[in-house]
Amino acid sequence: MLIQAIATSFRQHFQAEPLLVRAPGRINLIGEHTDYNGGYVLPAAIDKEMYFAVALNQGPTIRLVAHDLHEEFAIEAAAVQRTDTGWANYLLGVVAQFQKRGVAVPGFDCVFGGTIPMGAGLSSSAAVECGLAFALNELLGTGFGRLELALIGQAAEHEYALVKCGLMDQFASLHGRAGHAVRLDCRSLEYEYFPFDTTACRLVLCNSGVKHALASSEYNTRRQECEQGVAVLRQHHPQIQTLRDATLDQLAAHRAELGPVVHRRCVFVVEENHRVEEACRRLAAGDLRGVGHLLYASHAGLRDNYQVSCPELDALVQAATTTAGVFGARMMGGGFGGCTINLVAMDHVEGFVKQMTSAYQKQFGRALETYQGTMVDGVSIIR
Ligand code: GAF
Repeated sequence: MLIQAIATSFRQHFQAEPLLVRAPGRINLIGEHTDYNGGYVLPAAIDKEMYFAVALNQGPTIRLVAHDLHEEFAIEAAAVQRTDTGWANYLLGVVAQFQKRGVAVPGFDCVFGGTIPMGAGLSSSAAVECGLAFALNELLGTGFGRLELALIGQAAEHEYALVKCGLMDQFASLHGRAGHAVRLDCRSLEYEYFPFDTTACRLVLCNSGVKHALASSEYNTRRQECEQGVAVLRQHHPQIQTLRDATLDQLAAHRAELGPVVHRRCVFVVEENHRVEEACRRLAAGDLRGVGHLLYASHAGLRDNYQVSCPELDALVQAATTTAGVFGARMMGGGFGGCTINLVAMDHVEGFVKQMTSAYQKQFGRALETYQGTMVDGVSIIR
């Protein structure tokens, strides 16, 4: 087991007994790019996880080991700052957030690694942030609640990874519940769990294997475009705080002023937010076909209006439409690569995987990795 290997590696490196923590990645049924627009999302924590072995070391230095990369990094706790070592930033960003909250973080040692495929849109970065935040909270007795830990992870991503993400990924990693998706209202931060019945269907992820370097810069650009849209709308409708408050009629009325690009972005967000609410109603009613239609509509919006898809993701969704037993499919996460999420009837899962794998190989000459998203509990200590 990987966690045992990480614990052993910790003992070898640091001759001490660590605290062991697991932090899951996430899927998102629907509600893409709605989180930073004050809207709704419907994610779940899944059984692809990061594992941490952590202990305070009585010295001034933070020593980090990336088990999967065979790389190490060290820095004085009192001098934490962004570095050129990309992976270390997710951890150092968390330390900086504890410090910002008045916590004197002493030296500690950490070995981490996991089973979340990198760049697959399953939020390995949020899992790294949340796992360390949880471990430090335990070791230092800082008493932060799960929501505060999620906010710490998000701020670390903003300030050290320089991606101006919403709260969905960190929230899902910390608040996951086995067998459930969770609808988060990203404005009030109220949330509700929705049971997901795995006897009828499964969520199958198809990893395109595509990772575009422009993903983070385009992500930040989309966020700015949404903010521009709100600034225009607010001049006419001062009650609009975020796109969650806007209507399609208002967008149509101010189309010229918004300009074609910002208008399209805003239309997607307003529609996607309605789709999340509708998907929750359909899920509660057991209407999988209805949920599936919403997934296809979400993909069309992400492709045509938000323009964050790519040919491989479009082809995977297109192939799903002609595969038996599929209720719906869409690209998942920030975009420009990563996975599609597919709602597939239980007795068709095997055939679906076979057909998709062969279609992808034929069209793009590359192997398709698929995973079944089993919904698990959020970050916890491993006993
Ligand atoms: C990324 C971000 F980190 C999330 O906050 C969210 O905006 C998502 O893209 C798109 O829905 O995962």
